Amino acid sequence: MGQTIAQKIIAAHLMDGEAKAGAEVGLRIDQTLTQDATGTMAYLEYEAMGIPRVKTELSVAYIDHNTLQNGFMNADDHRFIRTICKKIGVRYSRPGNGICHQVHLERFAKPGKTLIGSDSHTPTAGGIGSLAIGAGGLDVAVAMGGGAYYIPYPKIVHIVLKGALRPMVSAKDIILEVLRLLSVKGGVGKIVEYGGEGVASLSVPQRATITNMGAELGATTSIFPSDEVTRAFLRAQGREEDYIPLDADPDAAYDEELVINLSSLQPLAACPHMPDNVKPVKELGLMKVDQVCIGSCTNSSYTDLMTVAAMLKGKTVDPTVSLAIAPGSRQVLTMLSKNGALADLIAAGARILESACGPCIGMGQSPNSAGVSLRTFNRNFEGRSGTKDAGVYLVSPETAAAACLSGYITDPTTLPPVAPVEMPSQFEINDNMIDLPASEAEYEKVEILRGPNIKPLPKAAELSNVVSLPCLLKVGDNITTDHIMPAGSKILPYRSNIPHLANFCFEVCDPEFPARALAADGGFIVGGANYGQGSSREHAALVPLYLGIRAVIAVSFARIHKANLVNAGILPLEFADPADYEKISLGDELELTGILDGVENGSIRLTNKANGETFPLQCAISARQAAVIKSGGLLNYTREQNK
Ligand code: MIC
Ligand code: SF4
Repeated sequence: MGQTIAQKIIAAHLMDGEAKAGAEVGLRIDQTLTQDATGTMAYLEYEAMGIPRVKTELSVAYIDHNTLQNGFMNADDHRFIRTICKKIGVRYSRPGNGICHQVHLERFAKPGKTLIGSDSHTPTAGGIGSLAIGAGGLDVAVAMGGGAYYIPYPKIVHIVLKGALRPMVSAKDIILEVLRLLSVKGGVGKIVEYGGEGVASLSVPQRATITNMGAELGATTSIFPSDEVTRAFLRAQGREEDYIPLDADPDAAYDEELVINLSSLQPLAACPHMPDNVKPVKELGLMKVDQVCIGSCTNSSYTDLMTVAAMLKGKTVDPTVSLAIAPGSRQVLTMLSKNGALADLIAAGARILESACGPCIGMGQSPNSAGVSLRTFNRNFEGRSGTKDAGVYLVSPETAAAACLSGYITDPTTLPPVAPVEMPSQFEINDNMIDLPASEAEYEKVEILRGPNIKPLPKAAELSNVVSLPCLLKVGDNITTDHIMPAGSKILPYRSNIPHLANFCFEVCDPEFPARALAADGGFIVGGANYGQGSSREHAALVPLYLGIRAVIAVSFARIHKANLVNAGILPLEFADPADYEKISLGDELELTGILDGVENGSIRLTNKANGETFPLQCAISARQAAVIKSGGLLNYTREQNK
């Protein structure tokens, strides 16, 4: 039988395991990327493994998240990352060079290669035909050291695109439609593959918008074929030699199929506070808009910003709207500045931010109280913007620009269409902001510079057969890693200081939780379905570990977070019967028994001493993950393996 695109790439990179649905497979990783908010931890972990030089074909460290240098912490972390990268063989993309996913797509991603990144939007490179997966920092560290990256062998969802987009409807509307249909948990355990005649009408950056926000489906990754459009993009980036054609075999079999007719799509918006709360823009009524933010790894490409510039040219942003624009990369910003589009944006009243994540991760530009903010980003979780009662709507660049003009949410198809932006035949290429690592002859002399904000990593408690501890927190469905470990400009600088971060754990849900956990000397968290969705930040596991959490008991888990819990040495347990979730309340004393056998055979018993209820929990982890838990986490396990 024929193979799908992802199946072909997996088969060519299989290091361990069998290609069979649900089984764990270990993949050889060609490329890695890190960003600064997860990178400091990832390189500390790499260092602790004791491998002098990275073994991947290419590894890149980007500085794009923590660029607001309010205090010494971020600048210290950047210096640490720069110096350690120089030593261990990683390229360093300097602050100002752009958002990791945008720059990686432009300069490094290749069809047919595997890429893992310590950022959940790494699947952006699926737009060029890479098998690109978001992972925890420790998994990226292991891959840099030449180790396999493990995923459950995925199911494949085929999304067949028919027809072509109408003017002023864009790639963002395609992925919002997919989110509307599949939901934020619809992609868990699956790879989404795009095909059909509609693919050829989408440029690589448009495809990348779709694979980027595929992260919000909970999918392992999303991928497009590599075709003549891909070749033209690579040629325009001066690297046609990286092109290979890649497509599914005609007789490939898929686990699910979905058909989307691009011609009948309309502008959509993801309404507060979830990316799958999607509604047609025209159904939102007369809604006043206070802020518009354009940028992020989802929608800040050259064509996105040229479209916005064309819509705003010669006009003025409504006086009640604040418009902020963060171009995705220095390449984009340079091209806009050379062709005059930047001047058009500035003349219209846009506030131009540096090429970085910026408002997407709460680095400034928090909306006003109860404000309505339209953003071309990918996440609108409660509080992520920095204003708890703000309503963030995720929209296309066209819908964002339309609101700038009227001050109200406006369906852009009701405006006169602007001429479609041509993809350039030659992008502006200048890699002088990518610092190369030291040579084999020189690297030993490089000194790694660290700041005082780097604190030791927490250690997992030894696994015992019976654990009796209280339920320290009970939360509902779809808890994101932003709930567990918030980001934003005040907290992000402490990503290498777990004791300080701990003060903010679950701040949005229950600000008393950290103090309660520290006083209790250990306990459990109980969660609903899709616990830990969203960001890849391993801090959402390391901080609970520091606070004494020994197991998270949930209805189900998101993929990256479950792996991060195992890597940290915390048990991820699922209710065998989801109805048992109701049998636990905050503060109940819970006893887990049969843990040592249970991590191997998949079942652990829970007795709630407060009400006498007893029921089984599933411990759905692989034999390798059981060994990781028994070693007290992946770092110990990897050190033992490398002895
Ligand atoms: C995000 O979009 O939430 C982030 C910030 O890029 C995270 C990584 C992090 O928390 O550092 C992600 O998506 O993985
Ligand atoms: Fe940065 Fe936002 Fe993309 Fe995360 S989603 S990498 S914060 S731009």
